[in-house]
Amino acid sequence: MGRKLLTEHINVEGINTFEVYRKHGGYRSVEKALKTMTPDEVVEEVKKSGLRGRGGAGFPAGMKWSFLAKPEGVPRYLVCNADESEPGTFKDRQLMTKLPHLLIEGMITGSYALGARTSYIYIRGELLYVLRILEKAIAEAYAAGFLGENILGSGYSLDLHVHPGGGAYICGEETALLESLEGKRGNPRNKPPFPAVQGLYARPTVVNNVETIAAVPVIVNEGGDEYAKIGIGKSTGTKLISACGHLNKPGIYEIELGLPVEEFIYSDEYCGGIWKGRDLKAVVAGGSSVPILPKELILKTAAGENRLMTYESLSDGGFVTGTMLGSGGFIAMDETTCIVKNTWNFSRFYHHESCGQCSPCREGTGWMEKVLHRLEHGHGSMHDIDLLVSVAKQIEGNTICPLGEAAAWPVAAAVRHFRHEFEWHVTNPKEASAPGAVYRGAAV
Ligand code: L3W
Ligand code: SF4
Repeated sequence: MGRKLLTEHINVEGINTFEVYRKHGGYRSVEKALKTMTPDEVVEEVKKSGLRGRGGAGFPAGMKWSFLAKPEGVPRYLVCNADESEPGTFKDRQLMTKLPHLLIEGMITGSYALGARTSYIYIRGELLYVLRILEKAIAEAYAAGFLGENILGSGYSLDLHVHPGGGAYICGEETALLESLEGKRGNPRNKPPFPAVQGLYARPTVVNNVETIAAVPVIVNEGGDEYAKIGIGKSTGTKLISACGHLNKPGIYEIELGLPVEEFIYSDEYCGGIWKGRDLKAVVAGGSSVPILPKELILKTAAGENRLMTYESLSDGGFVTGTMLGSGGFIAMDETTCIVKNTWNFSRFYHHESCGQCSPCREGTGWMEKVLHRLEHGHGSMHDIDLLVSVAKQIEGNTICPLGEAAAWPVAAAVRHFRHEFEWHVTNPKEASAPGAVYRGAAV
């Protein structure tokens, strides 16, 4: 049984209230940090922990914190990215709904470490009910003296606000989020400058995912070295995985990084295998933005080693035979899944969500959607399959933000690993476009 660092108390009745959360050891990290540690010492513990960003990129959190510019007399901010919208990813919503005080505790301890006096939680627009849960919990924290002026008599003061987005996926990209928080259209900015230097209102800002910030109390309480003992190599600690698709037990699991993928899919402690006794066909392991892998390559690397739930093992083989841990949105597809239809479905999403600033993304996502629609509906040609790969290639590396690549990589990977299925759609247009059509390895 793996350790549960974030979710140990998630099912305790009333844990969303200050009183019950506090009884279970809540807010200890605030007391410890503000009374016994300097801000730099808190940053040092986060560095030692090896914690990596849980939103998708996996950038080392302590390094990001230490990049924060600290010019004299200039305000700086901690902003929590709670704009969870990645298809297949639904872990942050659960954390905020059930453990709102864990996030608030992480925000206070993190803001203290960074020297922020005002901090924000930017929450996805559709999650208004979660925003209300957070606002209630924030009011409780103010009433108990953990927010506001002179917290616990330490001389440190912090105001924390929750701000809803308008429901655009692109506002989960950190610079689009900052634009939106400033009241503007959520268009991503060019980087550099990174937010650590010029972020919210052009001030130094750290943007961290909900799960990243929720790990800070554990790290401060237990110490960075203890946290780093869990996991393998540069993948330390635990990770929330939202598992969905054709699984016997879809849900949100806190796993120790390093768990074999096979165990995660098939053991009763986690997903309990593929539903209806069917076979697994493919997995998207880190949210819809990462390359899809067929069963053989998600269970084992090309070299035949067991694939592990770590940043390194999942990306072993690059994008030829590997993928990414990403945000931990684990989508399992059984043998009846039509890969062409699934790829078309994802591409519709990215086309719809592209902000339209750069031509390769704006036009390319549209073209990929059109071509995939043709193939799925029985009007495609063999040339279309190569056209898809060519459009995907022209997007890669030519856009302001990662949305373009998030749209391109999965398409390129689907063609790479399931070309036979795309070809079958061309050679069997009527059969392939019929409702419920399943490619079962028929000759092309
Ligand atoms: C200062 C430098 N800071 C990098 C910071 C940077 C950012 C972080 C990671 O995209 C991925 C994307 C999606 N000085 C720095 C620096 N930083 N160099 O480090 O940066 P980056 O550019 O590697 O990634 P990103 O822009 O944060 C995120 C993938 O995640 N993804 C998306 C999931 C979406 C959700 C959602 O629903 N909201 O989770 C899933 O895989 O494709 O590749 O903070 O500033 N020199
Ligand atoms: Fe907008 Fe797409 Fe360019 Fe990102 S890559 S800035 S979403 S057009």
